Amino acid sequence: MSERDEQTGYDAHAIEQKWLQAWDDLDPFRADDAAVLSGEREKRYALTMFPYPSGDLHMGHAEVFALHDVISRYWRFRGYEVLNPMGWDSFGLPAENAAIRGGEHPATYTYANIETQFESMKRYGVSFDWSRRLHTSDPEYYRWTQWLFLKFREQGLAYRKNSPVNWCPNDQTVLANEQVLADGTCERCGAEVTKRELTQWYFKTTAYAQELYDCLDDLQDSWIGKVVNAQRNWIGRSEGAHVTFEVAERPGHDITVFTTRPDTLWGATFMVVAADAALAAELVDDEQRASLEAYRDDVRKASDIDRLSTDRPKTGVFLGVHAINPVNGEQIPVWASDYVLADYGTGAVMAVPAHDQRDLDFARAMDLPVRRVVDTGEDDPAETGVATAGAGTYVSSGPLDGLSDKEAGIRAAIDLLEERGRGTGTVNFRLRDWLLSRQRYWGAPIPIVHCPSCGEVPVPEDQLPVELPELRGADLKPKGTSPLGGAREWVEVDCPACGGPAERDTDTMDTFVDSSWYFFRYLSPRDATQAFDPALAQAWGPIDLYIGGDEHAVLHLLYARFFTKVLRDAGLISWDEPFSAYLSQGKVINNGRKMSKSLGNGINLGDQLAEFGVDAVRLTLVFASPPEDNIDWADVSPVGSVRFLQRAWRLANDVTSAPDADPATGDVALRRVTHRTIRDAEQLVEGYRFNVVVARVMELVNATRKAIDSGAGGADPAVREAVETVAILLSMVAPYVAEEMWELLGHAPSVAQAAWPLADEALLVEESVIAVVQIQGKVKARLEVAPDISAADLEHLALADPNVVAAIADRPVRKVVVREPKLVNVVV
Ligand code: ANZ
Ligand code: ZN
Repeated sequence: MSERDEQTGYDAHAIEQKWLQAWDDLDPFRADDAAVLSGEREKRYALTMFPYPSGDLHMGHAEVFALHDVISRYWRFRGYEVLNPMGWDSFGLPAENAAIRGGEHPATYTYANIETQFESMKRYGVSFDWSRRLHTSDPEYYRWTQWLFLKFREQGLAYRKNSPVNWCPNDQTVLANEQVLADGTCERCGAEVTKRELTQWYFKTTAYAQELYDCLDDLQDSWIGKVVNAQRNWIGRSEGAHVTFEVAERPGHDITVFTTRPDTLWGATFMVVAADAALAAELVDDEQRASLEAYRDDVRKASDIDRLSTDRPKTGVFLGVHAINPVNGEQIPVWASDYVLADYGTGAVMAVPAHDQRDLDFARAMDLPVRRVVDTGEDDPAETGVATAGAGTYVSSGPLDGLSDKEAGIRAAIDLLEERGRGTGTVNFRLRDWLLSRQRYWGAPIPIVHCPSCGEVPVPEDQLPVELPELRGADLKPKGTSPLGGAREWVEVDCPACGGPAERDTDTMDTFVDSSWYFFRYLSPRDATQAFDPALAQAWGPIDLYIGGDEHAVLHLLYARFFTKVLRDAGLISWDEPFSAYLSQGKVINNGRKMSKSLGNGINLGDQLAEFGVDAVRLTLVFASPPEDNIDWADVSPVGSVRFLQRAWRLANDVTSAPDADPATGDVALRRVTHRTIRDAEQLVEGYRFNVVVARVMELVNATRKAIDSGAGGADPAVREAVETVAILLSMVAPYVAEEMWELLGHAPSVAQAAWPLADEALLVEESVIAVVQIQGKVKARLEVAPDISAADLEHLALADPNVVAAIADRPVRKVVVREPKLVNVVV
């Protein structure tokens, strides 16, 4: 502390120590289940994404926790019973990779980091209810993750299938589609993702595709818009039709395609099936079989993104068979190619090269015919090589000829197909089932035993959790199969059904499974009898505000929504959506760039806290921008925050009136500012404009300082009222200094337990305005009126004014024009 600070300010680090201890003793943030169950108090469930324990907290955590604490503390002030829990998403690859490098156990890293982060979070002064702390890697937690897996399986929502899956050659594990980035690389390590044929566990997310999509409409206003759109795109709803073609060479054998343009059926000149789909192998004739197999091996190496890219040269193999077009009987050749995906739609497309660019590229590469059936007024795609995708007039399209409305064309085509029993209108989703098994160690083991006589046998509930065997260091090295397979004693078990020799499933669950239900576990984290208490879920749910990063906009939110719907259908909860509102915070960047080791522009949170103190760092983060915008640490001023906090604190030192002084006897002008600030803060917090709240508190601090220096000084009760308001508002952002102020003002034990100040409506009214009353355009009277006076009231007042009455005399009033609150014009 510098000499100057000593004379004029407080010591940030000293008050941190003091209040940390006081909060520990007071425990003011513990949520009271009873108050909510009994209906005594209305609930608010505030949730912020729990962190993965990698090292200590960073600036990103600091930002999200600071934002989150504004709303949590605000709700508590407003009299709600607030549930604000925190825990750790503590399974996952980084700890496992560190354990391999260090010859250690992943738990060693995981729990050491958790303790570090826990200490930092406490010091950061967030109003978490620590009695609800949980870690997903604790056996007491993953016991219930396993239990949920078995429930899902009972419902037919968890199953195993063999199919080509995304494979990360670096991490040596499968990845969900969601974990493959848009450029075809692994979300975690950046390696190029390839495909492998494997038997894997899936959750049937597709069973809820329609509902997951439809419910987004209700979230449109309360979720950050781009997140809703990301969810929509991921689920990918397409309306279209299934169309069934017979195979000419194989009577009785059908191929069904999904198309969004059944109206272009007359322009289908060939068919393409995914080279890696079972269908291709079924259809291919003997002569072509070897070429298909060779081609398929190449295809497996490509990512889906590459495969769908329009820039990619088209490749494929003719399968030696033909399909019969149900609308005109035409026979078209059937090809296999990689630009059709095995797991989208039906894995087969009718190719309409004139109106679909990828089909056109393929037709040109393979010298297949192009037939235009929609005349859009553009040049013929057969000549230009540019497909025309828009609406136009149908040509060479049998009954559609002459129509020019696309919707009508699609409807007519579907009607025709339905009449002939060769197709139906349908809705297709891009969403796939969730591939949840991983060939890695540090996750929840899948609680299944494979028995040679009984098949898949669930581990009985009373034998849960299936705990991880002790493996460390080199035992954990990825080798393409799960490291759990190496723990033979663990693997070999008696079959729970027949008692014969059997083996445990050696895969673990995707860590997204753990985080899909943690907000339920917070409700009763120590409950040894159930995953969560349905009565508590009913009382506390759904979550009133969820704050987290954009990077989870698709995956985590979608999975958590899916889990919620399944649990609802299992009768455990009654609500449909887990997160009533969702806010995603911007990033903390530095000098216009993302912070990174390689750029050397990282800002260390610990250093910032040491230099400026917790309050100033929090204040800086909240004040910097609206929550959803990025914060450039190069543009903000933690020094300015320190200065402001000292200014605020000095106000509390200057108050000399007694705590029970009546503010009504104080300076009305200052009181107006105070009460206006309270009312605005309410609206601003509820609208997530936290940065503006800080700006308004700054204004109030300035106004108060002015009042002290000019008016009745620190003895004016209006000054006390203003400073108490500052302390309460400021505590949402800078809790330590707010506690100090509260204490200086003669209150105890904690500002966190103060009541929100009530804005006095009388003081919110702006002072009066002058209304002018004219007769025939000449001013006859001036009236002092409220600025929000109604037109009727103003007219009434004007016509009752003695001067106006006298001026009108006995002339009849023909018209009164009122422009409230400032003008009344009377025509006689
Ligand atoms: C014929 C057609 C004509 C098509 C036309 C488009 C335009 P969305 O909107 O993404 O659902 N398709 C269907 N299954 C496919 C698969 N497994 N892999 C690659 N492409 C596939 O796209 C649906 C369209 O994508 C379908 O409609 C089909 O091509 C293609 F002028 O059928 B269309
Ligand atoms: Zn058995």
